Amino acid sequence: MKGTLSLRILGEHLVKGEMKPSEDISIKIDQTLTQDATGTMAYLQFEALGIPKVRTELSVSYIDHNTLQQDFKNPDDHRYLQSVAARYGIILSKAGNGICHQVHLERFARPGRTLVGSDSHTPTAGGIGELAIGVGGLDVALAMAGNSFRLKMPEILGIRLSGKLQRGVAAKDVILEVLRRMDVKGGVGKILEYHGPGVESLSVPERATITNMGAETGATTSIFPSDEITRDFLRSMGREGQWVELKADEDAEYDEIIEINLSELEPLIAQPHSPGNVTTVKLLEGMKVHQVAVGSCTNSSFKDLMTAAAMLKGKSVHPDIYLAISPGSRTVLEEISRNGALATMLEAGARILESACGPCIGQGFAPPSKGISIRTFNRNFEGRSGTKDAKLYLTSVETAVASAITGKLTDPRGFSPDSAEIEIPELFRVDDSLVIYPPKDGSSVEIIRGPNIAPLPPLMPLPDSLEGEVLIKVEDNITTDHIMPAGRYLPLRSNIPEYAKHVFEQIDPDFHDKAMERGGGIIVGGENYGQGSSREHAALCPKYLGIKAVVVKSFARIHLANLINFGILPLIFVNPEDYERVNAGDRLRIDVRDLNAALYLENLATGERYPVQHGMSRDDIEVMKAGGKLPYVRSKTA
Ligand code: MIC
Ligand code: SF4
Repeated sequence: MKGTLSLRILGEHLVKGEMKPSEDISIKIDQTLTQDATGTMAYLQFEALGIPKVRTELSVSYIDHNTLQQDFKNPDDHRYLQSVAARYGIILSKAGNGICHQVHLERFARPGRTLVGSDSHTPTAGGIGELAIGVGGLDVALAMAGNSFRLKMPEILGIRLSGKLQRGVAAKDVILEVLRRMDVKGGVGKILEYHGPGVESLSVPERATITNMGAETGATTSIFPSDEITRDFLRSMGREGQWVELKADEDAEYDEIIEINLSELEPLIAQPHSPGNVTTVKLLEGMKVHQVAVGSCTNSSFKDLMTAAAMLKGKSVHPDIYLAISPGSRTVLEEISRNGALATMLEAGARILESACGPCIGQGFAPPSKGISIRTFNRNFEGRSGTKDAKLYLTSVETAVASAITGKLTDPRGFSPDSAEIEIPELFRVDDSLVIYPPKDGSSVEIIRGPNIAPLPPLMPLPDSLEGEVLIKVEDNITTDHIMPAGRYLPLRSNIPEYAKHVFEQIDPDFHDKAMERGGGIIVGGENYGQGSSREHAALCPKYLGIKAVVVKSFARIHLANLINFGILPLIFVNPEDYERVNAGDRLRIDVRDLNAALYLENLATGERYPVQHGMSRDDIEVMKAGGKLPYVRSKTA
């Protein structure tokens, strides 16, 4: 991995450890971001650390996930976030200002800096050459408190781009191609570093589409070099002074390389219910479609919306289709309202939604029963839209809009504008009307807590042995959306006892009651358990229900970290076949006095013993013993 861009940024930020694959390293964090759905927890935890002011170069709190304000809960959270931001020196991006990742890219992301964000799509900022990692809220809280961030040194996978995208083929098709090859766990333990002659044909927002959805491969992050294109982008946002050139050495050595010739790509589509289930649009062309949504942190940039407008000009949305468009930021919205593109969209029959996550997180615009929804988003997990039997397909803006016009899935080649014809403003009129900068001294700011903000559950030290019933046994690729549904439950994000009523609701509606009756228990799962979002509620709520351990074939990165952070023992079957031997209802026991020794899980129902491992580092073991990261950090500072 010599001479790579990732190594260079990691090296410049290294605080502890050796940069060898799988070694534990700690890096300094320059920037943090949170969003409202994970932010309330992150700031409650930050408050618990007792630090007077954030110690990062820049921290931003975005309100973008739940902006509906249907009753007091949601606006109370917003008010809490606003007061916490003012108190501790954090910039607040109010509801309506845009989707965190798009706004961060436009306003704050910087090449060569490090960023952790309590959202799995934080790597969007990799499009500008920032090393940006999605983590749980507690890890953001700790970074805001000035702690370094610990991670396993990833492998660096080089993705060499050559050629140039053909008309009708988009950056989204590049990342869908990556997913077609790597699927939803091929990126685990890796940084995807883009390089090669094809890079210069992609604008920063296009690169950000690619790094954004790299999250779906399970990768630690994805990154592009910072070049003249990056400089142009920063200039257009009035930030040219923040540009630095950053690229891998000519003779950089990657742990692995994959090659993608952009000229050979064609429009692709991810089919239900996984972003890794990719095929060509051609193959499914003609499929009847019920709704189309353009937006999300993957595809809501100025260029994305101008592409949509150019395709809609003089046309109409098919009468059987609803087309919803969410601009990624207020800056984008203002720009398209001034240049006439917004009027074009309205004339064609599009619905314009707020600059927010919206339908992507199940906040409105749910498809009808058994509906087919074409979305420019990054996730199509079952039930995520709010309609369990809907079928969600993920495509480029080009494919989505072509389909909205014809009423059926349509290959956009020949339909879409030549992307070179889309004029990008030399200087955007950056709109800061919904951004609040903190006062110099916020120490007297009162923090306002609404009645929906419940305290965190207590975290107790690990006992000598753990015993419990297998409350649920699930398959491979269980997402955090399965564990902790979002959508209409978002107002409960700061109320763990209430939110915990919905753990695993989609798979087993009795899970909560069962867990309460039995005083907790154990979860058994397959490969890539906990893929998807960074929501630490997928650990916190099970913790509240008394879940002691999760035993699986393999974990997704962020969820594993969240389990450790909240003192749930993460165990991996040494022999994956043992998964078959355990059944829901079995009683399991494990002696955990020595977590460095060989560990065996006893099945009290059958008398069998399964070797298990945990893969935790020495520090993680200490965290686990203390009952979680908050008690651990508190004991260290005491
Ligand atoms: C998502 O896309 O799943 C979310 C909602 O943005 C999550 C964060 C959350 O659950 O609040 C993510 O990606 O981390
Ligand atoms: Fe928001 Fe969807 Fe992006 Fe998550 S993936 S940050 S819900 S737009």
